[in-house]
Amino acid sequence: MSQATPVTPDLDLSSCEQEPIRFPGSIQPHGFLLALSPARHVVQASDNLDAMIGVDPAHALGQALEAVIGEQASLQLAPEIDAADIGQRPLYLCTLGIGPVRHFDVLAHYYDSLLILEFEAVARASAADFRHLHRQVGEFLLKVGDSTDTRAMSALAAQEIRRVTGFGRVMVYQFDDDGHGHVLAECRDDGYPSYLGQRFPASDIPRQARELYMLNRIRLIQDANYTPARLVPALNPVTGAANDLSFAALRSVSPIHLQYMRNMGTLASMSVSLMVKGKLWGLISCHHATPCPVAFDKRTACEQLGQILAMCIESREDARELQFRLDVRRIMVSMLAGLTQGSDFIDNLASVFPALLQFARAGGAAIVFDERVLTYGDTPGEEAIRELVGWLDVHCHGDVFHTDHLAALYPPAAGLAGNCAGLLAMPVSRIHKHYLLWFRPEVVRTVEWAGNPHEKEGAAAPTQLSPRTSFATWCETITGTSAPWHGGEIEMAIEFRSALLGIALERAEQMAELAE
Ligand code: BLA
Repeated sequence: MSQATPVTPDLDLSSCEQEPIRFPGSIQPHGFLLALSPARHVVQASDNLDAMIGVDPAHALGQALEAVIGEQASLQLAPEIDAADIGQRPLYLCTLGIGPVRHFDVLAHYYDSLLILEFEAVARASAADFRHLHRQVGEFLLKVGDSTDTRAMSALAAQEIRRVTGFGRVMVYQFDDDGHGHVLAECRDDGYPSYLGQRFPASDIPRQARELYMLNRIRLIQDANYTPARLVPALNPVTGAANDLSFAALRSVSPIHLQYMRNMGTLASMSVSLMVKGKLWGLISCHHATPCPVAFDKRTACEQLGQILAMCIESREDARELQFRLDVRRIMVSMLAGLTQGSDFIDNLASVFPALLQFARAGGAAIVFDERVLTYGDTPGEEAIRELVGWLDVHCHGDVFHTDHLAALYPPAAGLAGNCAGLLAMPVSRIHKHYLLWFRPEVVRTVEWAGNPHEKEGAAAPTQLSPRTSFATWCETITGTSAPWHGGEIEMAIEFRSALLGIALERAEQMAELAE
């Protein structure tokens, strides 16, 4: 399905992140746009007005609505505008017939002091129908409630969105901490290649796009081969600046992204943002090989399905996190109880070594008290540990130090066996070289990328941006890293450290009392 097409020759941006996607100055031409002043005069129009309803955009400027869309349509629309509580997000007002054959869903929102009216061409004459969409969303709500696993919930959502929209391939795509994405679930028609399990690099969706997608939760690109319809005049007459089209449903999208879609063999796409704990957790990404309209009522249902999925993911993540913390705390409490038994603090610590390993899900642990080194499980040799502690003493300044790729920071670790790819280190004294260390073994991973993520670096001239041209599976083997340290583990380690220091202090006081 991939068809390599050259990048538009005049595309010469300094960086992906510089592209002003909120201010494209144009819209997608499957509808037209009118911007109205507070006095309800048309002050801007898209230049496809003529093609859409046979009105010259220059003649529309300064006119009242009825002079542009006709008396009948205006009589229908004006009371809807008066009655609606229009805010910053597009609101569906009505479906209008303009001229003899064309019908449009009218969406309205206020932005930059203007009332933005978007008229989306629709196939049907009747008003948008939310009735069976409500039923579909309700059914999804019931089904997803029975599911306990993020992947299964995502698969259900993909299935439902495909049913509502008719897209050929629907994927649920999750971001990792570095912004790379991973296709977690997929539902597709025969003939669409599968991307399930594949990874896409963070650079496929630049930062400013992710920021916008946190605010505006759904976008449709109906036909990646479209010619944009420009706004006339180009600047908002009230602000004197380019219009911010962040919330406009017809906002024209980045030409680089359109090229990306064509390279992927996708002529229509829709994506729905998944917000979990205030962050962009992922996207539901839909593809179709040919142009594919999706009317506002269906988009709204998809947006709601996305919200339900995100809420379910959030509550499952919360429950899992809570369980994890309870488990770790239980181990910590039993360890601390063990530590108060004998008289020698270090021997005490060594006696709870198995629990120490379990606590940090580590392969090996070491206790270093000055020159004394006690080890348990899979660890480097004593001498290597002493050297590592010497390095930590200089480089570790906080309460804990952790890395899942020690060799990247401390090159001698590369020479050690694969048992210390990851390190969690905890200084237990500010003055002495007293450390608790946990080691995690190397986990060799094979990551399946959808296309070589490094390909674009050499593909185009340095000033010319281009998306990848191939999405064929490209395998990368990642070595030298361990399983990542979980945020909850690090917090617990910090808590454990302060409990340990408390015990040590108490012991010191007891010894001092005994000595008196
Ligand atoms: C936007 N890139 C996007 C979007 C997606 C992707 C989903 C949102 C717009 C949409 O709904 O289509 C990427 N699409 C994907 C991925 C999958 C998918 C990863 O289906 C995987 C399943 N893109 C590049 C490069 C640049 C770039 C090199 O590959 C920049 C040089 C830019 N992508 C880019 C920009 C946008 C974008 C600027 C914003 C488009 C817009 O909203 O205007």
